[in-house]
Amino acid sequence: MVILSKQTSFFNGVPLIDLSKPDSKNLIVNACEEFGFFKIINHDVPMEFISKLESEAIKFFSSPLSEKLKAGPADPFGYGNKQIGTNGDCGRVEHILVSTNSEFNYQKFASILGVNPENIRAAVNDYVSAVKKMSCDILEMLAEGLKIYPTNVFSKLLMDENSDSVFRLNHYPPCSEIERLNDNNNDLIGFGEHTDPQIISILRSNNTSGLQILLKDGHWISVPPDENSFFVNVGDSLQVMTNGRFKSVKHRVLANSVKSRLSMIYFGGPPLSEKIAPLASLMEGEDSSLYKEFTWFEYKKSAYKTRLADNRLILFEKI
Ligand code: GA4
Repeated sequence: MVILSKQTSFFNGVPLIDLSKPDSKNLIVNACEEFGFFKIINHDVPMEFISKLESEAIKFFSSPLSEKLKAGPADPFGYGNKQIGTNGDCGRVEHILVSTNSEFNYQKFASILGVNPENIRAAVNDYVSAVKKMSCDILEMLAEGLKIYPTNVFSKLLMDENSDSVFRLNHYPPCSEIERLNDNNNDLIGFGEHTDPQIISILRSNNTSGLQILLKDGHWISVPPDENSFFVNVGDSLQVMTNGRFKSVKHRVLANSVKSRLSMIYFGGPPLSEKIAPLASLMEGEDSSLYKEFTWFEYKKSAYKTRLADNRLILFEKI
């Protein structure tokens, strides 16, 4: 049963992974098993990359709506206002979604900001390259913690030149209706509950609360914001590759009554042609796979037909 909770108190049990400590690999495995979620400190993503991108994003989102709409619709790439995906999901959020592919065209965003598209490309590339490097380090520690060799089984998918990874900027404006609604014990949703489809997602936000994760016991808990750290989500593809040992974490974002929230998320995915299947070393035998065979392309095609809150793996589970 899912129990709705008000965003009154913060959960202090989010697993903390200090990347500078050698024993982190076992803690990462535990965190992925228990929560599918953890927080990273002592990373080496330069603060200047984060601030540069954050200030470009603030400039963009502060532009008049009529201008921003010229960079839309999000199909799936581009600017989206309140709309999430193409199946009627809405949130109190506006966003930009881009492909991390080097060919991606930044012209639409650059003309709104009145800058050269190469400036935006460079700001996104610097940030994404550093975060991707951190994701690969985490995935290699994770493989080592699981005693899977070579340890690049997961990271090589993100490093592949055809890796289908995306980057998203979400802006949640303050929502004044909240005070009134909260009197009636209601939460206002910024981004509805869902799991991420890819292997791993790395989230960084400003100091505004809103993110909640669903615990195994059915309780939603509020994650204390921390602008100096990163939060990591296990995605559906990693759940499959670990044959369900890790669970992709259900999460959502509640709107905030006074402060605006800005988050940036890197979604590390495999190449479209990649077969997503449990790793042999994590199965008892060939037959113990919980999933039917599928490629990332097949999964994505079906994912884009779903609603945000749907369980997108059901289709691929063995009965
Ligand atoms: C959820 C995670 C990422 O934000 C995203 C989203 C994507 C989109 O907004 O275009 C999806 C959603 C996300 C899952 C199911 C489909 C696809 C909207 C939607 C209803 C970019 C992603 O990869 O999957």
